[in-house]
Amino acid sequence: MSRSSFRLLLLLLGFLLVSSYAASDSVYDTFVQCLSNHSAPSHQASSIVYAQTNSSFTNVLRSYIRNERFNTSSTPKPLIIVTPSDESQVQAAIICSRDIGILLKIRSGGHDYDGLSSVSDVPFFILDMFNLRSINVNITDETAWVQAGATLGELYYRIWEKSRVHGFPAGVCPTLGVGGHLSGGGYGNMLRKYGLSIDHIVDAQIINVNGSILDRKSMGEDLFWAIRGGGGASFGVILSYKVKLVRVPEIVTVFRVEKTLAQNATDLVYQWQHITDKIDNDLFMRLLLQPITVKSDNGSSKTVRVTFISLFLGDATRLISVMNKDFPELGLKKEDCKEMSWIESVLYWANFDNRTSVNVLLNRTLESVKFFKAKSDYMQKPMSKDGLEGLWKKMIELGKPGMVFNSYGGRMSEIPASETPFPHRAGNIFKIQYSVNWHEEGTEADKKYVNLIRELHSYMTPLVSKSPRGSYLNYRDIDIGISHNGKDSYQEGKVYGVKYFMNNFDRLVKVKTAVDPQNFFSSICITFASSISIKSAFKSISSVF
Ligand SMILES: Cc1cc2nc3c(=O)[nH]c(=O)nc-3n(C[C@H](O)[C@H](O)[C@H](O)COP(=O)(O)OP(=O)(O)OC[C@H]3O[C@@H](n4cnc5c(N)ncnc54)[C@H](O)[C@@H]3O)c2cc1C
Ligand SMILES: *[C@@H]1O[C@H](CO)[C@@H](O)[C@H](O)[C@H]1NC(C)=O
Ligand SMILES: *[C@@H]1O[C@H](CO)[C@@H](O)[C@H](O)[C@H]1NC(C)=O
Ligand SMILES: *[C@@H]1O[C@H](CO)[C@@H](O)[C@H](O)[C@H]1NC(C)=O
Ligand SMILES: *[C@@H]1O[C@H](CO)[C@@H](O)[C@H](O)[C@H]1NC(C)=O
Ligand SMILES: *[C@@H]1O[C@H](CO)[C@@H](O)[C@H](O)[C@H]1NC(C)=O
Ligand SMILES: *[C@@H]1O[C@H](CO)[C@@H](O)[C@H](O)[C@H]1NC(C)=O
Ligand SMILES: *[C@@H]1O[C@H](CO)[C@@H](O)[C@H](O)[C@H]1NC(C)=O
Ligand SMILES: *[C@@H]1O[C@H](CO)[C@@H](O)[C@H](O)[C@H]1NC(C)=O
Ligand SMILES: CC(=O)N[C@H]1CO[C@H](CO)[C@@H](O)[C@@H]1O
Repeated sequence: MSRSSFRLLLLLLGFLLVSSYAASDSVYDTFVQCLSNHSAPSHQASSIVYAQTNSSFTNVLRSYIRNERFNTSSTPKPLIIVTPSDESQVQAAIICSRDIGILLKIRSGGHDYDGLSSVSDVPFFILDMFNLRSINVNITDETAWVQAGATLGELYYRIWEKSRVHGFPAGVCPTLGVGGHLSGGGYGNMLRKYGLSIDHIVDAQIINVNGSILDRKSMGEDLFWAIRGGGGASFGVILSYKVKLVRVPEIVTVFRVEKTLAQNATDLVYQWQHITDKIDNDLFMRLLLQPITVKSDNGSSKTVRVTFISLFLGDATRLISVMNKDFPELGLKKEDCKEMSWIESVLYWANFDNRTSVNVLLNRTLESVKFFKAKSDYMQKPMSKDGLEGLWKKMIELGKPGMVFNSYGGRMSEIPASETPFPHRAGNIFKIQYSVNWHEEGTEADKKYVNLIRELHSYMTPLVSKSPRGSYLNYRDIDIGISHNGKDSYQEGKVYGVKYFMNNFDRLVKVKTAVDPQNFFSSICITFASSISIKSAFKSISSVF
């Protein structure tokens, strides 16, 4: 940091004590001037920077907040939001944030479970990527260049425009951003056939700490490896990824079957665990588990409802024969199955009505946003029937949190754990997501619901992966790293690191040290650097929420 920028920082901190608006204004002026100094003369720097006093500030900020927990009056706000519309403006934004010495939070789709793209407890800027969303699909070589600010829905739509027999294996929620989703892994309902999104990235563009634009060749294989599952935010700003498309059949089949405990759900889940990772790779069968109350003439009673929801890359006749052979217990019938095109299955999985136009994939506005907290686990051995019954009891007792079981196996087991930073490959039968959402505002409600999900997660400890207990980076969970062990920052980082990355953690630390030794891109909670700021960051982030 230069002397003048250090002085500026002191000035800024002084202002912060007095008035955050004043600080925002002063930072705004300096930042805009710096951007102008580093941008092409034709660029109006002021048109891409929002100070807190701009009337659009709140609107821009909220546009990509996807969790009400981070949309409260006490949620810390960025001093400014920068919304670059070309690469040179991203370069300038990095250089200027570095000069001014302010933390830069990078936001693409804004879906981070713990709000890490929109919130920090130290003064920060948001670098909002939503304008950088171009997608170029090339069917001849079956690839697409996708900018970080594009959504998955837009990617699926652009592929569909050019081909009915191509798709891309990524998440089921169309508003997820490419920048966060692809850098952190990316899985969806073709995972057993094709693996993760990161298994199909063939090139990338990133802007490093010095503001240089690098592609696969110039960044080198280590950094290219790191940004395919190690998270982008610790290494630089991802501008775009080049992905290889996958083939999908003209007709796919979906089904959704619900069973309560009275309808043998226990036996079915028990059996599902034994076949779900071994069945035909064209079949992905997700289970949604939810405690519910069933009403009848004699009053109401509590049970657990298990929903089997599937995508099969083939027609209904072949699906029925696969199911009859390997999972006859479910008793799947032709009437339960719906044949459709792959793009219609994308809408079906996103819970759109079957009359909805494919154009909805281009819509970034959510119907509603809830308060939300989630966690993850990996399962390496099936639960016994007693184990399942204990779990149902616990779910009914807690009343609110639900679970999702996602089948693994297939292609996932063929890819070595060190191929990408994402390590949870062979040996995992399925992945669990815990989640709870609510509508009541306030810290009391927040505590109450977050505690429910922590309790469920804690209940599962003896049943799930161990030493370390695995966790999915894209299901960000700041709880898992709070160790309070008072060790050095590397050890603190390792608490998170090994859960997300297992044996790949140390290679990520090496890459991080090489590309960003000063830890400018400090992504709190997965930290690879030996920076002193990390421990305090851990402490403070736990006090924010
Ligand atoms: C409703 C919902 C459904 C989901 N469904 C799935 C699913 O089906 N499959 C799945 O795998 N995951 C799923 N997720 C998790 C999702 O993959 C992650 O939250 C992902 O990180 C979101 O990316 P984003 O760009 O939308 O998020 P953001 O909040 O913008 O970013 C997430 C993280 O990546 C960083 N980042 C973002 N853009 C860049 C960039 N350009 N360069 C460098 N770093 C960047 C951010 O700083 C932040 O740390 C779901 C999440 C939600 C909320
Ligand atoms: C911008 O450039 C001018 C002229 O070189 C210089 O005086 C000024 O300090 C620069 N401002 C910032 C914030 O970089
Ligand atoms: C955020 O809070 C405001 C004010 O309570 C509300 O109008 C808005 O809908 C909320 N959600 C989002 C995502 O902006
Ligand atoms: C698509 O890829 C082919 C094969 O690599 C190439 O010849 C062609 O120029 C590309 N098309 C576009 C529009 O980039
Ligand atoms: C539950 O399973 C048992 C044994 O497999 C079977 O006899 C019974 O019919 C099933 N009940 C329901 C409601 O499917
Ligand atoms: C309601 O009563 C009937 C007849 O007594 C019984 O068979 C059924 O299991 C009861 N249902 C519930 C939900 O308790
Ligand atoms: C859409 O769903 C409804 C009810 O679920 C069904 O009756 C109808 O046939 C479906 N339409 C199409 C085009 O699949
Ligand atoms: C986008 O979706 C939102 C929420 O469902 C809806 O209110 C809005 O009308 C949609 N916009 C368009 C252009 O369809
Ligand atoms: C950034 O620039 C500095 C100074 O020129 C150089 O020493 C360093 O190696 C560069 N870092 C990267 C990651 O390119
Ligand atoms: C992006 C944007 O609209 N910025 C505006 C913020 O407010 C200043 C002062 O009114 C304008 O000059 C900017 O254009």
